[in-house]
Amino acid sequence: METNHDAPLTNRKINPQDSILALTHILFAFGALALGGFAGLLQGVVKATNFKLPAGIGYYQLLTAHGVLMALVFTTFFIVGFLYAGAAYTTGGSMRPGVRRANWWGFGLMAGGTIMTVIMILLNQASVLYTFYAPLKASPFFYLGLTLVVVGSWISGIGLFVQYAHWRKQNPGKLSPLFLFMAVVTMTMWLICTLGVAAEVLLLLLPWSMGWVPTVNVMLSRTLFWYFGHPLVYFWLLPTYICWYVVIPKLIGGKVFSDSLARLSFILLLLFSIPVGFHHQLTEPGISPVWKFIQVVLTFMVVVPSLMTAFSLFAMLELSGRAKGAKRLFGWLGKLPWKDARFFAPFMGMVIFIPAGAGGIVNASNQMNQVVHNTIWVTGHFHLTVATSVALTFFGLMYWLVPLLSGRKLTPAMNKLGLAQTWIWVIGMFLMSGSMHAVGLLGSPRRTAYTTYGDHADALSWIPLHRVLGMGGVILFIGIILIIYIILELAFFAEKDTAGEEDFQVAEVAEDAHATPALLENWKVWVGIVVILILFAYTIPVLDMLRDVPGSKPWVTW
Ligand code: HAS
Repeated sequence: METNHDAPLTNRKINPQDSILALTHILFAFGALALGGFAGLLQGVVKATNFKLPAGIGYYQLLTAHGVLMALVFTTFFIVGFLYAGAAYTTGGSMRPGVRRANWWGFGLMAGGTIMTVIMILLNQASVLYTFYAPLKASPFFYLGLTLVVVGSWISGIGLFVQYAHWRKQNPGKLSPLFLFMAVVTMTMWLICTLGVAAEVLLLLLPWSMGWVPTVNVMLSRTLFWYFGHPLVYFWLLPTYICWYVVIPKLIGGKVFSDSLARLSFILLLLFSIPVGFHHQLTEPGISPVWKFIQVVLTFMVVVPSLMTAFSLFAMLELSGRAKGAKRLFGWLGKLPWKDARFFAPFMGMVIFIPAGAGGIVNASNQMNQVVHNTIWVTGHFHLTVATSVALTFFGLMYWLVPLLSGRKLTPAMNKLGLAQTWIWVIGMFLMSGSMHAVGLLGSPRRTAYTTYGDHADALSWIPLHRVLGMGGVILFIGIILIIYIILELAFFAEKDTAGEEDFQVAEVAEDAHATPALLENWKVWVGIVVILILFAYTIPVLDMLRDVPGSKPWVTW
């Protein structure tokens, strides 16, 4: 057993060179958000009103740009920058010079890959959406660009491991800082799951799109995609949970409720987030129902750490309120810092994660999946999870992290604007995602431009909800303009923090929390179990897919 909970880290600064590197990642991320958000605005308007896009721009081209820039580029750059800053802070304020250099290389590869990918989408050579499902075929440079993004992120991930290993060497027998531990889990999961998409691209899609082989094994390529695609959503969620577990208690003047519980929930997410990709393929032929069922069971296992997280967060919020004198059942709510945008944005993300997660449980339930699969309900689900819970949390992190990295202050005016931005986002998403859920249940499919299906009565009944969806999209775009303005202001123009008041927001663990078992940091055990679970869930179905499967020639439908 180890008893060390994170030592107090107040007012430690981050090395300016590390600040520049983290800030560069974050600014790149928000640049992608701005472009992807503009594509989203146009999509919403087309879907709601049959607005004609300027000649030469296709709906599916926009949809690809939107998905790639928001879901893949914004998130990955942001997460790498955030974890890098947190690792620098918790390991003494500075990354090792070799790690910093490697991370610049990682950034260069990721940025170069993004530019190559976006150029291919703009040239209309890759309207294959963000899941790039075969047999739709993109230019090889599209796949190559995405490969560079992944390889760049690997370099940054390995850098993080080196920093962590160095810290452990310097601090033998001590429990690592909670933030650092969580960052290592996040990157471990990322490295293991991206092996799937790397295999898909390098072994299947690239040779096929280059014309070296005539056909592609569609089922295998989709399976490798979802082997990566589901943990991808937890790659977005884990940094969000870092904020909820470690940052929020500091902002509300509380403590981390339980270090052991927090670590255990991350370990469970590591174990169960990968062997569950079939829940995205429940309606596909070619996979035995037995293996689908097994992966659905594992999917319900991955819900458990989120339920543990909900319990821990409620406990943390209530205990902090009670410590400030709250009395009645919900009196603790009144003690929360509602006027602090750094708290309010992630808090709204947490609240919205309750219905968002419930929607996920609906999706994962075999029978109900038959009702919602490939309807716009699923688009509603991921706009609540990633585009609200995750995005609002990332915005909230920015209100203190960007000033800290740029040496400026979160001014009262920017704080107010942050509160307004949060409301705008919540309202816009309520309209957009709410109508997506509702119209999806009525049967409206996802990934379609405006159509009335030859004026079919069902399709005509969807139109009012599609209009609300478009209105929500316009409100959300206002939210994007606001967040970009706030970030630029905090990065370059806000008042300088000459007194060094801005601090990295990392909470300490409650004094009466139980000691954390050292087993939770035994990577050999956990990575070993991850490998066993993956082999169990995937070996037989993948071997089946390799047997006598007719491949598909490439299709370019746009
Ligand atoms: Fe999902 C499809 C199942 C979570 C993202 N998901 C998607 C897609 C995306 C996505 C992007 O089983 C579409 C992919 C595509 O393009 O085809 N999802 C789940 C399940 C969960 C889940 C079981 N998804 C997420 C998260 C995402 C995300 C998180 C992004 C970040 N999802 C599915 C399935 C599909 C799917 C199927 C395929 C559908 C199909 O047919 O295509 C679970 O992890 C959810 C667990 C969450 C909870 C909620 C816990 C609540 C907490 C907040 C507490 C709040 C507090 C504050 C304390 C159980 C932790 C309260 C204070 C107050 C005052 C009230």
